[in-house]
Amino acid sequence: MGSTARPAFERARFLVAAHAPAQLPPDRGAEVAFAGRSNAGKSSAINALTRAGLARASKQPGRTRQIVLFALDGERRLADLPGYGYARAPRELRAHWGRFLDEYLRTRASLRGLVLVMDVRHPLREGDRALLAWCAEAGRPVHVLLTKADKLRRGPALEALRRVREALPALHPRAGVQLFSARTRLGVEEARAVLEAWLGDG
Ligand SMILES: Nc1nc2c(ncn2[C@@H]2O[C@H](COP(=O)(O)OP(=O)(O)O)[C@@H](O)[C@H]2O)c(=O)[nH]1
Ligand SMILES: [Mg+2]
Repeated sequence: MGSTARPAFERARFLVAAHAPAQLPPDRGAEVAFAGRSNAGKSSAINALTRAGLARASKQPGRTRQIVLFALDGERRLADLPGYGYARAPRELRAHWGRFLDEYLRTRASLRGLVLVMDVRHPLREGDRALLAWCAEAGRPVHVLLTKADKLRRGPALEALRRVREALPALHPRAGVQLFSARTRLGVEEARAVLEAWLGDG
């Protein structure tokens, strides 16, 4: 692929649902993982950024430990991580996600960054803060999607954005944040630009 080739978001395809490290695709190229609480809107965000129906929304059992991978093209991938609804501290976060996910986040060389998906009406819950702190410590870049922005009027949505933007630097030195809606597609191009920059040429 050429050095300016944009990731083929609309042509993304399901690659594998991995339950163990051996099932992950080879650790080459570039990968971006979507994290967040259960029901935050991770799968819907992946669908909005790629194509409808790719990541099944709200159909995965809440306790699944699988990492679902999608290929954008040859060596560029998106990963849908299991939600962490009940974690209250980093140790519990790790326990809830399991050793597989912990190992993935620690050792995956092709992982270029994490998209942290948070409901704009309930941002920065304990699990989100734990993940941000963990990513800051591990040097993993983070971009926050404040999703379901269609559920708020514009004023309150912008106010939520302002509050999160203000709180973020204390949690992660250089995490970005934006409004998003899988329903109205607000912020799709802004988010794709971040993914594109992270994924580069693979
Ligand atoms: N109104 C609205 N609902 C959304 C949006 N994104 C997700 N949802 C809904 O929120 C629920 C959870 O979404 P899902 O993507 O399955 O969350 P996940 O568990 O984080 O993967 C589903 O009922 C979605 O239809 C959004 O941008 N706007
Ligand atoms: Mg999901």
